[in-house]
Amino acid sequence: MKVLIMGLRSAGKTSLVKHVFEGKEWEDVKDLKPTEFVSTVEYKFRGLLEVTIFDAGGQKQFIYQYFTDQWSSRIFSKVGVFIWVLDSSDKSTFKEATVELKKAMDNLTQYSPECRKFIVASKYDEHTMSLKALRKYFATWDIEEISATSIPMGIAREIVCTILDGTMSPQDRLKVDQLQKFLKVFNRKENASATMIINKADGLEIAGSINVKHLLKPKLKLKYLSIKSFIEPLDIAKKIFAAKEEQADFALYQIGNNFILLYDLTDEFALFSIIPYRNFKVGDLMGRLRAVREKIIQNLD
Ligand SMILES: Nc1nc2c(ncn2[C@@H]2O[C@H](COP(=O)(O)OP(=O)(O)O)[C@@H](O)[C@H]2O)c(=O)[nH]1
Ligand SMILES: [Mg+2]
Repeated sequence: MKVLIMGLRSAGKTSLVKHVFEGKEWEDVKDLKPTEFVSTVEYKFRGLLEVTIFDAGGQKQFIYQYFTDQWSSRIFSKVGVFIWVLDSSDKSTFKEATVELKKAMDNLTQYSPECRKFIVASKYDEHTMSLKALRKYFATWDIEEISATSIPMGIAREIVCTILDGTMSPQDRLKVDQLQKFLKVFNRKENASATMIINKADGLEIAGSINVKHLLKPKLKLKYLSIKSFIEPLDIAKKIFAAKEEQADFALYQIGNNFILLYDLTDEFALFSIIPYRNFKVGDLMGRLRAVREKIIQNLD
């Protein structure tokens, strides 16, 4: 599916893309270089949905070209989701942004009439325009939703994920449901607080189950956390074991009263589980994990 992300220069487009699709955190994206013309990147969102992101650089010399006969059909056709990134921190660019957005909307009407259109009010941590005012301004426009995002505040990933989750096919949804049921059983058997299957590339959850008996924290918090930083210990474990010419497909480490278990399922996916220290069963752990891997791989096919 083609996702077209547009907005004026410096609106925060590339940061948003890297944050959501590459699991990058604020520290990693805050010093990005401006994008030249249109950069196209393919991602497998949550390991399920193939998306092609068209990140259209917003400098004046590029933006006018998007609307020329030479480029417009290429840029605006076959778009599944369109996201306009509107810099909420800079009121002085608002007028210009609405003019360009209007042009983009007209082109979408022509080339991708079925496309779903969204606005994200970026940099909301420094906003000078409120979400309420923006929603009022765009009330009559053909925009499905206007949402506030801020990478440093951690309210960006959830917004973009929700937009894209809404485009997931019924088959993928079914797959996720089945995995969810399986993880619920895993939680019960292993006495775990939460278990997720994560996509290693973006660190996002594919399916997850939380044992509310143990973990009363809101599910959303875990769901939209990138587990990238947690995957690192698994990579480190692998390197150490590789040096010893042994295989390492899991890492276990302790945080407070919990064990964090990471287990490689495939090149793409890993299992992440939080198990309270007192509940942890060693026994034939490797045997149990191998059985889990087999079951999950069957489900993912
Ligand atoms: N305060 C704040 N700054 C942001 C946010 N997202 C991006 N930025 C900054 O905005 C500037 C432009 O970002 P970039 O992603 O390169 O914009 P692009 O030209 O639209 O791709 C950079 O200095 C980013 O660090 C955000 O959520 N909050
Ligand atoms: Mg950019």
